[in-house]
Amino acid sequence: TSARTSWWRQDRFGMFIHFGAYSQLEGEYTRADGTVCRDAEWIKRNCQIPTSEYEDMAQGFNPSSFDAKAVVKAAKDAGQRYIVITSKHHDGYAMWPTKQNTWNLRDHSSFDKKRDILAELKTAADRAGIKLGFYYSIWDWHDPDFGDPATFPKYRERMYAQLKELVDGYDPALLWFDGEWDADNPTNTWSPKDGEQLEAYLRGLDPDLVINNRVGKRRVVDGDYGTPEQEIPDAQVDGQLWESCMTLNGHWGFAKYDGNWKSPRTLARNLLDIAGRGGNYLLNVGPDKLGRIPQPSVDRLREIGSWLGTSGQG
Ligand code: JFZ
Repeated sequence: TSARTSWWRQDRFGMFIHFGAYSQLEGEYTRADGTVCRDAEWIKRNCQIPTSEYEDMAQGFNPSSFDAKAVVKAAKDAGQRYIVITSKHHDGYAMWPTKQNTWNLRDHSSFDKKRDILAELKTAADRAGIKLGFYYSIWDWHDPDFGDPATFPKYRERMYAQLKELVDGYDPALLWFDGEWDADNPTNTWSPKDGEQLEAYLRGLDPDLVINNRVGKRRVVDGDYGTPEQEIPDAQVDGQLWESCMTLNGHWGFAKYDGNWKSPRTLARNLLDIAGRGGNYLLNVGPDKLGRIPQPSVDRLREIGSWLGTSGQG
């Protein structure tokens, strides 16, 4: 194991944040005929929301209560040492003012044009000694060049440019890729070679970046670590580092109808199980449309922290 992952191996416990244009719907889409469809960050696809309607909805997105200091404090109180926030989920909506398109929180929202929540989070995290990383979906439902192999190279250029913006502009400690599959095109999109090229490109921008294995095809050789989801593996596979990501209730993005919160006891047991098997734990929060972490999440994070004896340290 390399020096690059040394901080990550020591930190053990991180906060995942799923936040995007979908958060504006808070998990519920009411169709013209009055029927309601429920989902969270997948709501556009799973509820078949027409693109124009989803775009209109995003125009109203105004997370004015997003408070980077409060987010960092919630993480710190829980004993979490790093934060990974969705910079772009499958809906393609960028949470920073990207120059590659206008489908982003600066140019397509009702949010204060002077604010940049990724920059705010970076500043607050740095002050608290917390590492910041970005989730980035390779799969993109919005970019017109994504789905067609003939135009995919154009999409890839924009994706590379966006990742350069993120690395140069926010100096993340980690990149958490996802969506290296494509449910519409299971055979022809992201190849192991695509993953290797992207990884090499990123290492050229910043050799210290910690990168998960979904940058490629989740082989042991892809990225720095494996990413089992909502499960705790028995042990390391082929010496590969791993991190279990899990939700606090039943959804990644905010879902107002989901009160199925895991008990502090379950969460503490998961953390112990994972740490005991040499893994990291990335525990998710989904802020509401105003950008606030739900109170049941804050309460559970604090309980884990007091159980660990870390709460209130700084
Ligand atoms: C992906 C996303 O689709 C989801 O919205 C969320 O962001 C999650 C963290 O990652 O979902 C996955 C990814 C991988 C598997 C399942 C769901 N998998 O390997 O079974």
